[in-house]
Formats: sequence, C-alpha cells, structure tokens
Amino acid sequence: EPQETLEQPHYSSRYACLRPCPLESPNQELARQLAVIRQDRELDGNATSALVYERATSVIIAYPHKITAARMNELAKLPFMGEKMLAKVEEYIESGTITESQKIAASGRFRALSAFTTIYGIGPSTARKLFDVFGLRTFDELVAHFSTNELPYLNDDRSESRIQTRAPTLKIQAALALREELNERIPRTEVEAMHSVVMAELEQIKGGCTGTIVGGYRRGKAYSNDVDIVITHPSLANEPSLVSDLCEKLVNQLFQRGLITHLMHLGSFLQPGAPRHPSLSTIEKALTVFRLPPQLDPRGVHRRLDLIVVAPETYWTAIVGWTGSKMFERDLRLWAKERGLNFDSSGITRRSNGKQYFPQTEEEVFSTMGLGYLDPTLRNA
Ligand code: TTP
Ligand code: MN
Ligand code: MN
Ligand code: MN
Repeated sequence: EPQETLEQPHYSSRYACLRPCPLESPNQELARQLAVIRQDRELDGNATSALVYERATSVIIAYPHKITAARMNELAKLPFMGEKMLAKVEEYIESGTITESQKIAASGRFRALSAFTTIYGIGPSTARKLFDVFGLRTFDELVAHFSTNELPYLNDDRSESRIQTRAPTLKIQAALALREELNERIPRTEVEAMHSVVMAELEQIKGGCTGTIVGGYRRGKAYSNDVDIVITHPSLANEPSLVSDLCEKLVNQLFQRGLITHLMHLGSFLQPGAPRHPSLSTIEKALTVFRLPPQLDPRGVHRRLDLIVVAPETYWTAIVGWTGSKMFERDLRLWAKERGLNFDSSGITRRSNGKQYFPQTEEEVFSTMGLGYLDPTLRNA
C-alpha cells in the first residue's frame, strides 16, 4: 500500500535519502578537507563529532552550486550547517584551505592511524592501541608485531553462521601481506568480469540465478574498493534454508576453483543492535577475498568480493540496502523509523504490528516508505 503523497527529493532535505547527490560535486575539495576532520574524529573514537562532520559534508556535496561568499546566506539555512561548520566553510572560501584540516593531515599520529585502519580487521580502537600502547609507527613494525601476536578476532563469526565452508579466515598477517592489492581500486570492466565469473559458477550450481552488481559500481563510480553482488533464484521463495544453502555452495565452489582465497565474514545480515526476526533468514552474506582466474587477470590481484544471497521476495529491498551510499542508507533507516517502519535489506516492517512489505520493484521500495524515487547515480550522499 504505497503512500499517496511522496516526499520529493531536494538538496535542502535533512535526510540523505532525499538529497539527489551525483558523484561529482562543485564543492569536492571543500568536502575533501572537511572529511579529513571527520576521519580524525573517527580515529579518536569521537563518533558524535564525526557524524556532525559527515552530515554537514553530505549536505555540501549535494549542494548544486559552487559555494562562494555570495552563497553563504543560503548555505546557512541548510540542515547541519552550525556556526562552527560555517566558519570552516568561510575560511575555505577566503584562503582555499581549512587550518584544522591541514594540521590534522600533517600530524604523525593521524597519518599512522589512518594508514593502520586501511588494514582489514584494524579499526580505530585497535589502531590507537597499536600506536599508543605498542608504540608502532610503520607497516614494517605492524608486520613484526603480528608475526608473534594475533588480533583476538577478525570479524568472522562462524558461530552465528549457517554456512559451512573450508575457506580460511583472513588472518591479520595475510591482511597485511595483501594490503597493497586490497587497497588497489577496481575499474568497472574488472568489476563486470568478476560478476561474469561468479554468475557462470552459479549457473553450474543452480541454473537461472539473477545477480545484480550493487554498491559504488551501481552508483556510477569509475573505480570501486570492492565488488558487491546481490543474488537470487525463484526457487528460494519462502525457503530460508535454501538461501543459506545456495550461499554455502557458491562460496565452496569458488574456493575449490581457487577464486575465493579467504573469508572475512559469513552469516545472516544483521544490523548492529537490530532485533532478530524471522525474515533475517531470507538473506545470507559472505564477505570474501577473490581473484580472477589467470586467463582473465595475469597479475591475479586479490580483490574484496561481497556476495549477498536473498530470497526473491526480499530482492529489491536488498538491492536498495546494498546500493548505498552508507550515508544514504543510514538516513533511509532513520526516515523509515520516524514513520513507524523498519527498513533493512531483508524487508520493510511496520513496527506497530509487525506487518511486512516486500516491494517488487525498486520504485516500490521508495514509495512504500513515502519517498520520491532517486536513481542510483543520485545516491552518492
Ligand atoms: P561498501 O561495499 O562498503 O561501499 P560502496 O560499495 O558504497 O563503495 P566501495 O566499495 O567502492 O568503497 O558497501 C556497500 C553497501 O552495502 C553500503 O551501502 C552499506 C551496505 N552494507 C551493509 O548493509 N552491510 C554490511 O555489512 C556492509 C559491509 C555493507
Ligand atoms: Mn585528533
Ligand atoms: Mn562496495
Ligand atoms: Mn562491500
């Protein structure tokens, strides 16, 4: 039952899911400098301040004009533009740089922590400990440190997974060794080649699967940090056990072929803190490390590959949920919540009575939540 009047997208919206945001912004450099401050706050564990900068930056990149002194009055009326933020924007307009961003970018601690957190498994708190407690400064020192230590966990919670596989977890030593390859960005042609290889393997396991590349690729990015594919098959309808079954078979076959080399995480989709409900079993994900066969990539570069297997009834919510951006997704959930709905990749639920909605087109995902439609290329919030 789509709502009758849909909220129309506009750059002045408080919600990232209502701000049309193309990949290229006339205020890219300003946004880049503000993002340095955001990252500094994240690395310091100051999530509240990081979010303030993230929201303001998101509004700025959706603003369709180059920000100049003459635009400051209009900018001041936009959401999340507090006094401190406006002062930084003004400083940028006048001088071309934000002093605080420059100071942060020049600091040795920021440089080390931001470098450490490019390693899979090292988040801000681990990075701070490695720097502050163990006194580590360089990748060589990390390699030496982790040749005798292991992180207590690497986010591979197999106890929660219904999937059984022999593919090894990516340990911290391997993550360090693969650092340069995993940080290399992936051009669109290679994203498409990875998708084709995965679909060909799927066809052998179960004929007639559908698979859509989501994530940054779908938003139009020329280069991606990983490849995200949402997969379904008609026979999975209302058969949760077949969903994890197909995911397991796919991971095992790709591992046997030497295409998947490591796993980072397996298991049902679960937002941190979200209540468990039955529809969770209609989605299963495997976050992996993948390499193309030698005939397609002679270098055999290791790439991150996320496989999301879903029942057909949740296919379109999964596609919207995995197309991103992260900011877009965060506000999509917030918007839904404020309207008494719960949105996640496995469906839309009315919070008061548990009624579930399974939209069968992408437009319907939006209209079910009272949102005007935004093309994926305008979801770069
Ligand atoms: P990412 O692959 O992390 O990001 P991206 O595709 O936008 O950009 P790139 O890979 O080039 O850096 O996430 C894709 C979407 O999937 C994002 O909107 C968030 C969502 N997502 C989840 O919902 N759950 C998860 O566990 C992860 C890792 C991502
Ligand atoms: Mn700091
Ligand atoms: Mn991605
Ligand atoms: Mn991903």
